[in-house]
Amino acid sequence: YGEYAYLNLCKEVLENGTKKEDRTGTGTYSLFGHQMRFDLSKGFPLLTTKKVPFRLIASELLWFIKGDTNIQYLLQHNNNIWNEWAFKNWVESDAYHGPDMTDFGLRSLEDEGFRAQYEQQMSNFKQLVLTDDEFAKRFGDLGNVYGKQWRNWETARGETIDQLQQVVEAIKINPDSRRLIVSAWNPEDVQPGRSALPPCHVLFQFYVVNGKLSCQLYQRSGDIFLGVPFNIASYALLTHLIAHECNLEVGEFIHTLGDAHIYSNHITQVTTQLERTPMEFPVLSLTSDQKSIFDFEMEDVKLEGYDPHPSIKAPVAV
Ligand code: UFP
Repeated sequence: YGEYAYLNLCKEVLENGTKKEDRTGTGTYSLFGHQMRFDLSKGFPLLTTKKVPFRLIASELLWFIKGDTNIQYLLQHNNNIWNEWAFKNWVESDAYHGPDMTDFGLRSLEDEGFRAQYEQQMSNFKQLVLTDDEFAKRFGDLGNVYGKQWRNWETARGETIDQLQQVVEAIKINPDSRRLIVSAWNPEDVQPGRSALPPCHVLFQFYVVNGKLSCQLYQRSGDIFLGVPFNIASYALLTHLIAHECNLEVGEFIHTLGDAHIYSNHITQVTTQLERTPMEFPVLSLTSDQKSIFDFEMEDVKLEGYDPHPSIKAPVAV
């Protein structure tokens, strides 16, 4: 089963990872430099040893592909994964008049009274982003995140570059190219104070041989339990979408990790997961009349045969 590429990484970090402190103060077990390969022709790599919410992965990816950086689209698709980043913009602005939300992430874990206030404010925030376009424009936009760098990279001369469109065209015209690259890492934007979160998926490259499209991602930092299962499925889906547009079959997804870590408060969860037996990967199908990746919507993406073990809860380090 293809899933062992992931399970073996978990095992290796548990056995040989070095204890390492991190930005969030949680502590991790970590190793540096690891590669996993998934043969996409043998099934879609959505983990089966725990349930992974494909719907959230797909709507986030379509959001990136559209070059959208405003959480309004995500909320319209009932996807809450980026809310905290936008919420922070609002509660730190003059427009916010509610109770103090400093350090809302940590405080809502520790203090139940505060959590109720936080949830109230978050629900107000979501409602406003969904119903008030002016408000959404002002506070729902995350700025220099993936959608911006992939589709609207800003140059020093004030031009914008559509890296994703260019790479798709290049795959069609010049599939042997060794320059089929999209970079999300912009040194200018990762200066302290400029960007909410320096991109984790730094760069990806495509490769075409024998009518098959492969993709390799370099991810600088991977939260093995919570983040990496999402990241694998997201890039696998991206590879499928681009292959579909370019009339190619899917080849491999190669996932190269820099700092690959398990947070110290995820150890029991990982151990539970490793006790489970992986099942057959599901199969992805894309509606065949939809051509351009830029026009894909959720209803064009279907996953069949996904029958995972139950989900496993774990705290997110922020
Ligand atoms: N992280 C992932 N995948 C992602 C993402 C974040 O694993 O797609 F956005 C994790 C990696 C790390 C944390 O644990 O989030 C980011 O923190 P840092 O910037 O300090 O690496």
